Amino acid sequence: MKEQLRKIKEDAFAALNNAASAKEIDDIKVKILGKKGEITAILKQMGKLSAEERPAMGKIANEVRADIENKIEEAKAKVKEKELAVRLAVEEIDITMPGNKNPLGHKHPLSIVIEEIEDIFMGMGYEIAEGPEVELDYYNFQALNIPENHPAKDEQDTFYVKGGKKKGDILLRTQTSPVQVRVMEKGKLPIRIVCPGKVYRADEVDATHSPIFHQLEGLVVDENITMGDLKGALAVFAKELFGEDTKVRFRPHHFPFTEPSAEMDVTCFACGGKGCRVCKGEGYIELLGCGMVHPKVLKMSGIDPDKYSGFAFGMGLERVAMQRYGITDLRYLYENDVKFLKQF
Ligand code: 2U9
Repeated sequence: MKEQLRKIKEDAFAALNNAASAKEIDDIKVKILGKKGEITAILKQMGKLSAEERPAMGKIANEVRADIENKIEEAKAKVKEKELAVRLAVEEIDITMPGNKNPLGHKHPLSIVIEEIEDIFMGMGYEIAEGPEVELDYYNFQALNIPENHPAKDEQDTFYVKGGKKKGDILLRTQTSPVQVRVMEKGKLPIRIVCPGKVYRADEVDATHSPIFHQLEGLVVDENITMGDLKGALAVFAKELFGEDTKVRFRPHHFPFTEPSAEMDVTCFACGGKGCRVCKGEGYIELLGCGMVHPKVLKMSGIDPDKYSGFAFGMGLERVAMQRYGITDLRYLYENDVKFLKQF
């Protein structure tokens, strides 16, 4: 019996030394110490021993059981340690590895130009004003001295929206001027604002036209505003946008909402005014339209033209962005081709 106990202990220790998981250890425990286990079987045989032999054998059996129990705890601790080591190795995080980069976008060339122009005018004390893209005929045309049968109102050039009181009452604005009219109507003077935004015209898409494009218009109304103020403000603007050496020139023009009216050219950014392929030998490139606000326009919005005068200007922002970055086709600005957009 003593020999049997020694053998059980020896086998148990060997098995526990090789056990690789907590489950294996539990199985060994059941096999040896369980109700139907090897030690229990031995203890059941104790009855066959003499009264003298029994205490000594009982003592040995208890010692073997205690030894195996200790060994089980030891084996369990070892397995736990090993499992932890494996987990740590598998889940190891190398904090020196570079992180996953989330590709970050950047501003669209048109947005860059819009924000730059806004900044220039804000630096001169102008405020930014915005208004609805779906407008009333009154604000888009009539209040700007563009009467009912004016060619600028040509059905072909304007997107009308059904549902107005009378046909053609509501439309997608063709210019941002209605924003200025709405500001004038509020009657708070002086006015010094720029109005950027989307405008809509029934144009066919080509390299220089789009039915949706962006404009930025400006309006200054105060006492004693003259053409000199217009020229000074726009010359400073051109220098800030295209560089200190930029010169401007004004050519007479006609707009229904300004009188007198002009178009302003800037010295070619490519040749500096000498004449080149970009400016077609002219030395100058057209940048914007401008003029003194027509007295009728002031009056219609409740401003006394005998006391106040003002100047206004307007430019197409796609055109400015194209000039600025040498973009040859307006459609590139809308196609969202990452290869194109990455350049700016
Ligand atoms: C009010 C009074 C006057 C805004 C002006 C222009 C001249 C002009 C064009 C430039 C290219 C439009 O995008 S474009 O086709 N604009 O030439 N705009 S003066 O005049 C105003 C605006 C509001 C109350």
